[in-house]
Amino acid sequence: MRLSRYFLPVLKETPSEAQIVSHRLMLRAGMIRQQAAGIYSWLPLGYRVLRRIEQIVHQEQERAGHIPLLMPTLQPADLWRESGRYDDYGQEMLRIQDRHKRDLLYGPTNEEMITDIFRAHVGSYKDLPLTLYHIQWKFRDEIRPRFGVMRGREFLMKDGYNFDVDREAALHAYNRHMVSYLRTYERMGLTAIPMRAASGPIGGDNTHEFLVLAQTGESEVFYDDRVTALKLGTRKVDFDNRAEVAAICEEFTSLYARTDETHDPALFDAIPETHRKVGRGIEVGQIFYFGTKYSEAMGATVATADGRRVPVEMGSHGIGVSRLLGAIIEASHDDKGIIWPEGVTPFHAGIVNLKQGDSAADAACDGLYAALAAKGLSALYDDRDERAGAKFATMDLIGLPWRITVGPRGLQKGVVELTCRRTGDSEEMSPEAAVDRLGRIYADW
Ligand code: 5CA
Repeated sequence: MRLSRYFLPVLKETPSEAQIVSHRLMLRAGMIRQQAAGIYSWLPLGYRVLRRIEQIVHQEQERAGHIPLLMPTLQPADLWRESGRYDDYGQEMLRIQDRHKRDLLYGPTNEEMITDIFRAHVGSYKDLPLTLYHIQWKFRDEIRPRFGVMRGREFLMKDGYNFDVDREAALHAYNRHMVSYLRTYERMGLTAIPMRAASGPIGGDNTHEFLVLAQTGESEVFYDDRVTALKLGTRKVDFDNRAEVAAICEEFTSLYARTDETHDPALFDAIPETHRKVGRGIEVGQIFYFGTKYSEAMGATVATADGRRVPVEMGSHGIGVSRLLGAIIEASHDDKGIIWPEGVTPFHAGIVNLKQGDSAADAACDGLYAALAAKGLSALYDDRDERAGAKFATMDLIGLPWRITVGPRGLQKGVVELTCRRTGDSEEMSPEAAVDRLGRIYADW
């Protein structure tokens, strides 16, 4: 993409309404625009990152054997009357009437609707296990929307629902989600710690939240800091192997890590003092096992192998897709701007032309752009007639992890400069070598 033809409305001034760094940087980098309290347009740069995050979520869900579908944002109130949540949900639910005076709502979550789909089409244990998920906009009329996309009213969520014949199978589904989430967050450059939590309006007694440690997080967290060193990495996981998946969950949940809702001071005090930490965290996901809460209320049953009919066992599992942009920026920025992890960067590299209009520099930039594209790498090419300093400041602000700087002086020696956004280190090399290097870096992502 040529910057001269792109739509990147960066702001020079720091917006005064933004209280935390991720919100400030998303506004300054021209990623989002607020349309009403907690409701945002996703401008092209923000939208690119949102799509990359969605893509990682899809890949890891499908790797775990979960099946995508798409349910609507608007839901009939009658489904929620069946579960009893239409009245229970309170003022967070946005209620709407259509022209026929039928009650609708803008979905804050989809347990009822997915249970309705299940009961209409599935009736036997032979069709199980089944996990269906979607990535769809939600609306919760939060009393205090704040921190930009971090606590929005309209926000994008991945929500998945498992259906199983018995409790053991449903707990395996819970564990499968935990492991798939660990890989999902790692691919986004995040350390997200599963912490025992409280279930709130979703229900059930077995639930974990995934928290990214950050000063600006809304939850208070208590943990053994050895938990932050755990990594799933690129291990091959057989998601059908219950023991293997359970062992990974055990590895990631046996050290103490809890939110204030479930904190147990006696257990916490038993951690060696050097490892005992209190901090704050951003909740980027939550998984729930709630058994037959919805299936019983809504009559979703399956025939078992011995001919009985039982309410299907369920759980639901959410990832805060739009919130993740804020969480990633909170975890990865400096005083110049955002530093995107390679896994979610909106463009793989930036190209800065130090002398627009110089025929050698222009040709070298065009060549680099084409060579990167041939390797499947996207570049944002700053071809504006601007000072070098302004071009560098824009690149630093929007946070592309790698920048190639091209100028007439370097080209006389046959070199361009490759700069790492995170370390600030620069290295001179031929244009071909720079493209090769980036190809190798991104091969691991
Ligand atoms: N049905 C369940 C799981 S599918 C559910 O709704 N879970 S949840 O309430 O925990 O939401 C899932 C994730 O959505 C949260 O972990 C959080 O990351 C994100 N989320 C929740 N509320 C908001 C909000 N107001 N703004 C942005 N993200 C949110």
